[in-house]
Amino acid sequence: MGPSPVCPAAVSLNQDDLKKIAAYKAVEHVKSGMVLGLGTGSTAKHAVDRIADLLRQGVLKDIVGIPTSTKTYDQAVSLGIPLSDLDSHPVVDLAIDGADEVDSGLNLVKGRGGSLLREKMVESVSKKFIVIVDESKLVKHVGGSGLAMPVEVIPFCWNHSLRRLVGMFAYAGCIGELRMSVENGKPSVTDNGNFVIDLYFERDIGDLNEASDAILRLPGIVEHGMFIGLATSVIVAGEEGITVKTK
Ligand code: ABF
Repeated sequence: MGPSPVCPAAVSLNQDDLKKIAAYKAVEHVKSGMVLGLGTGSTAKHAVDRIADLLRQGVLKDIVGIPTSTKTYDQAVSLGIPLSDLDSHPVVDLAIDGADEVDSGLNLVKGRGGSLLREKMVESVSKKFIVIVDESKLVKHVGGSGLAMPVEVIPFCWNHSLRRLVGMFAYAGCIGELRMSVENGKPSVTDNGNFVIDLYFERDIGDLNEASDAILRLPGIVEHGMFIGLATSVIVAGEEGITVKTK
């Protein structure tokens, strides 16, 4: 029997293979009739593809997807996955999504793709939220990868918001910058018409809930990319195989 889509022949696996393995493992938890949170990013893309495959094969029926970005919406439409929204389905049975960082307490950094607000809206009302990552996403503490922790802000006086955020985290060696993924010479704009500020931490920012509350108290801040205590489990695909971490 040829190599399966989940476990390719015993050859060294690249990062996308690992993402696919984690995604396919998570989709094993999808049951017919579920309302699903459809994640965003290259790992979640594999999960959406897999769900569409199983719908096409008749293995899954009566699924409704709630997309977490316009990108995932477009992908799901092209694959024929029935879609809805939180207005019609305020409770989600299962959300499957990627992450940028996962710490030992299953706290996440998400949103480097700019979809953090809609992801958090969907995943915070999901009965079960399975995170799918390759092993490169595991970190000691949130913000520990040295990569960005995104914060969505309104465009009005975004520089002022950036200065207030940097001032707040000065103790943590925070250095802020606006995500300048440039589109026609301007900062890229989220699906919601806002900007994303990327914060970089040189050391542990301490109590995440305190940090979260402090960020969200600032007028002009819409949401941040720390997903604290939301994940039910994390499926990690690595060279040595699959690990499932639960709280
Ligand atoms: C999305 O997945 C975002 O929250 C996060 O930035 C991204 C991770 O990207 P990838 O799966 O492509 O590594 O949910």
